[in-house]
Amino acid sequence: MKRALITGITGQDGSYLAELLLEKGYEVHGLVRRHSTLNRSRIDHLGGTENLHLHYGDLTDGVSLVNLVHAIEPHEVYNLGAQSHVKVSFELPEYTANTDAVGTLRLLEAIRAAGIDCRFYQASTSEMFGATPPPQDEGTVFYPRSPYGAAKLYSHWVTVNYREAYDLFAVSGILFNHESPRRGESFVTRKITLGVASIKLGITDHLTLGNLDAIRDWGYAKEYVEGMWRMLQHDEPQDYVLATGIGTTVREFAEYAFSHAGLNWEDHVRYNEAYERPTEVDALIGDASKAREVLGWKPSTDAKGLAELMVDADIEQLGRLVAHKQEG
Ligand code: NDP
Ligand code: GDR
Repeated sequence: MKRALITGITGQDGSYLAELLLEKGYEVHGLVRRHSTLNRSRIDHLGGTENLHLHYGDLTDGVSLVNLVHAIEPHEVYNLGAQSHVKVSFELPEYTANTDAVGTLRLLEAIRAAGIDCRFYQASTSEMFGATPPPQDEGTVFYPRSPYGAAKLYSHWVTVNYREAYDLFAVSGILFNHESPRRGESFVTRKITLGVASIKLGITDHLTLGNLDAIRDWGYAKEYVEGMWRMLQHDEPQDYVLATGIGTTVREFAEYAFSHAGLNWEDHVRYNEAYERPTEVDALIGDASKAREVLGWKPSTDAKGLAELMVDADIEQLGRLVAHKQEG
């Protein structure tokens, strides 16, 4: 039985990847951070699964990583753990670098110290392209525009370096934005779909956003974790872009979401400059030809479909909460 270790298992991608690997018959080990209250809502439904094991650890604590890798001896490690919010990285630059950059180095060193034959996946990001105009692919010049993007770029290069220096099967997946009903509430897509649900249910009458002109290439997270897994099953370790190839503005995403609920976005969206970033990434549109040709990976959900499935999920979930409160 294959053993996998996932950092970031409590996050959006970690929860979908854990489901996928369990379905494939893996023994899945997840690194979880200590919180004052448990925050495992995305993996609660997997509770009691025989092949799922959770361990306390932290990417800022090298000893915990060394001990875990040594004890588990994983065949595959997926490094998804990160302070993943771009705007927050301007407020927590040092912590972001510690987790998103040095954390990767610590994990790679833990694998090396264990002397095991282990494949490594690094969660790299289109944010590394930053100011370089689209379309972006594996050969595009990097130009990060945030402490998050710069930290992730370190991790990308150190992953490449460990592959070349130590012959480690290490892969960097450069993923463009991917979303789902499990997306954190402070990312713009989920903020919009939750806002739509709250307005539809009469809880509020508006939603406040920042830059509506930014262009992103939004795909569905569930389809992207399949791509991560495929990267580690290939004969050779290589880097890949995963994207839909379609650019959509924040404004268009809002239009899709509001109109799906029978609402006009212009009646409800307000602007506040507090949501702007000191340096913005204007446009990210990926070219995933390599992943399609080499891995046979192809996304099937576009931004409109994504907005609609997220709105449906939020109206249903919030509706249940409201009904529950009224009963109580
Ligand atoms: P989330 O923010 O949903 O999840 C991040 C995960 O990392 C959580 O499980 C979190 O734990 C964990 N984490 C945070 N800090 C630490 C730490 N110091 N030590 C260990 N674990 C930590 O992110 P996503 O699931 O959306 O993204 C997964 C990865 O992919 C991230 O690295 C992200 O930067 C990257 N990425 C994401 C893209 C996207 O569009 N979603 C696109 C490209 C890259 P906790 O629950 O305890 O907070
Ligand atoms: P991003 O995602 O920065 O691309 O990083 P986010 O959803 O935060 O922002 C996308 C764009 O929307 C604009 N925007 C707002 N953003 C937020 N969060 N809140 C708002 O109110 C708002 N209004 C407008 C932003 O300025 C930006 O242009 C995500 C993360 O998942 C990263 O971890 C990942 O690496 C990249 O995607 C690819």
